[in-house]
Amino acid sequence: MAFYYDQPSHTFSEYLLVPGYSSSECIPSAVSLRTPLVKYKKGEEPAIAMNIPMVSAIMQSVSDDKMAVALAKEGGVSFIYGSQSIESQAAMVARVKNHKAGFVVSDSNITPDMKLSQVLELVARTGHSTMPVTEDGTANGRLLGMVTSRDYRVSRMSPETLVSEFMTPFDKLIVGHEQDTLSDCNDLIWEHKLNQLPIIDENQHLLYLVFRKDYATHKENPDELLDSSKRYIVGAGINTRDYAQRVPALIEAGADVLCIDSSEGFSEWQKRTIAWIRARYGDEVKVGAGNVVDREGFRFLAECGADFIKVGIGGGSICITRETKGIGRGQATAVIEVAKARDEYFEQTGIYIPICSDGGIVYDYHITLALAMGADFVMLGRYFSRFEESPTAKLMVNGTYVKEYWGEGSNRARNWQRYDLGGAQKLSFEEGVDSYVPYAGTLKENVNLTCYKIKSTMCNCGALSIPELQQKARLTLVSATSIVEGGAHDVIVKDKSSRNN
Ligand code: MZP
Repeated sequence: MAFYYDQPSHTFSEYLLVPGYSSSECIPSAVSLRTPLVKYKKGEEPAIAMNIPMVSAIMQSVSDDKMAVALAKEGGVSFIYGSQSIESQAAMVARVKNHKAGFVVSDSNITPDMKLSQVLELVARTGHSTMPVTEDGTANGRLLGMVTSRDYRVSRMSPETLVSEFMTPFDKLIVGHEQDTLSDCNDLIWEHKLNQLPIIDENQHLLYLVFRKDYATHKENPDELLDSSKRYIVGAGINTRDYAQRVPALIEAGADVLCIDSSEGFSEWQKRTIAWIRARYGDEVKVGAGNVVDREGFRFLAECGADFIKVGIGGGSICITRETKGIGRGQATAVIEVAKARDEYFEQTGIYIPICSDGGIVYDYHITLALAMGADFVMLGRYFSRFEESPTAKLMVNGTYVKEYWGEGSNRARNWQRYDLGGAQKLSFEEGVDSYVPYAGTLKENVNLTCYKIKSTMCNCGALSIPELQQKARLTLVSATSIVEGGAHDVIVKDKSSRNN
C-alpha cells in the first residue's frame, strides 16, 4: 500500500515568525548574513562562504557573467547556466574570473585619423566621453593618446579636425601598468588629479581604464565576494550527461563551485556524476546536488559526497512540474524536513552540509522564513530576472517595463538534460513556462533593500546571525483568515507599489 503523509505540505506564505526579545544591540547594522556555501567539518571553516545568503538560479534568463559580477559585488554567488555549449559557458566563467574590479575594458575607442565629427557621433551613441586613441581603434590596440571632452571645443573647431591634432598624446599621459593593483592606480589618480587612468602592458597596448568615480563604487561594496587572488567568486551549473567534458572546461575556466542542475536529484545519475568528480579531482572541486524534498533524498546525496544540497521541487514561479507530473512538495515543509536531516547528519558525522532552498520565493520575508527553517541560503530565479543585469530583453508591455523570464523546462530553453531520466535525450513535454516579470531596476538597490529587511526581521527575533536565527526562531502556521488580516485591509490603498515585495 502507498505511504500517506499525516500532514499536508505547506509553503512559506502559510507561516509567520513570532518575534522574540530584542536587546538594544539588535540593530540591522550589527547583523551578519554570512553563511557557508560548501560543507565543512565541525570546528573548521568552509572553503567557500558567502556574505549574503543568496545565489542566482542556474537559468538562461537569469545567470550569465554580467549577473555573476553584479551579485558577487554584493556578496552572493551566481551559478552560470549550463544549458548552452560547454565553450560558451566556460567563456562566461572566464569573463567573471578575468573581470578586475574597478578595471574596465574600454568600449569607446578611436583612431588618430578619425575626425572630430565622428568622435561626436560616438559620444552621442555611447554616452562615454573618455576615448582611448589606439593604433587600430580596438580596446587592446597600441595606445597613442586619449580624448576626453576637455580636448575639443565644438564651437571653435572644424568637424573635419583629425583626432591626432587634438588628442592628448601618449608621451603626455600618466599611465598605469599591468601589475598595478587598484589601490596603486587610485594613488596615481589622486596624485595627478586625473579622472581616468589607462592601464597598458609592456608593449604599450591598452588593457583597461580605471575611473576615479569607480573608486567610490568599489568602496561601497564592503560585502563583495572574492577569491584569494581577489577575483570574483562564480559558480556554474552542470548536468548528469556531459560532465566528463563540461566539468574540466569549467574548472579550467576558473569556476569556484559547480552545481548539478536537475529537477529531481534523488537519482543514480547524480551519484555517478559526483563519483566521477571525486575520482578525478578528490575534494578539491566543490559540487552541489539536488533537488530533493525529504530526508531520504538528503541522506542519499550527502552519502554521494555533495558539497551542498538543494531543496525544492515544483515551487518555482515558472514551474509547472506539479501540474504536469503531479510530483513535488510544499517548499516550507521540504526545507523543514531536510534541515532536520542535515542537523542529524551533522550530529552523526561532524560534517555540516549547507542546504539551499530553491524556488518559490515571492516576498522578501520568504527568504527570512527559509533561513529560520534551517536553509543556509536561497536560490532565486524570478527575483534576479527582474533586474537590469539579467541576460534578457527589457521590453515595454502595456505601458510597463518588463523583462523576459522563462523556465529551463520550457520549450524556449529546451534544457532536456535537466529533466531526462535516461533514454529520450529530448524534452518530451514542457515543465516550465515562458513569461514576463516587472522590471525592477538594478541588482544592487534591490539586494541591499532585501538584505536590510532580512536583518531587520532577524533583529525582531533577537538574532544577529543566521545560525542564531535558526536557534531562536519561533514559527507559527497561520489560518487562511489571518493571512487576509496580514495585508492592508478595509482601507482603500493609495499606492500599491510598495507592496510588491
Ligand atoms: P523562482 O525563484 O523563479 O521561483 O524559481 C527558480 C527555480 O525554479 C530554479 O532555481 C529552478 O530550480 C526551478 N526551475 C527552473 N526552470 C524550471 C522549469 O522550467 C524550474 N520548470 O522549475
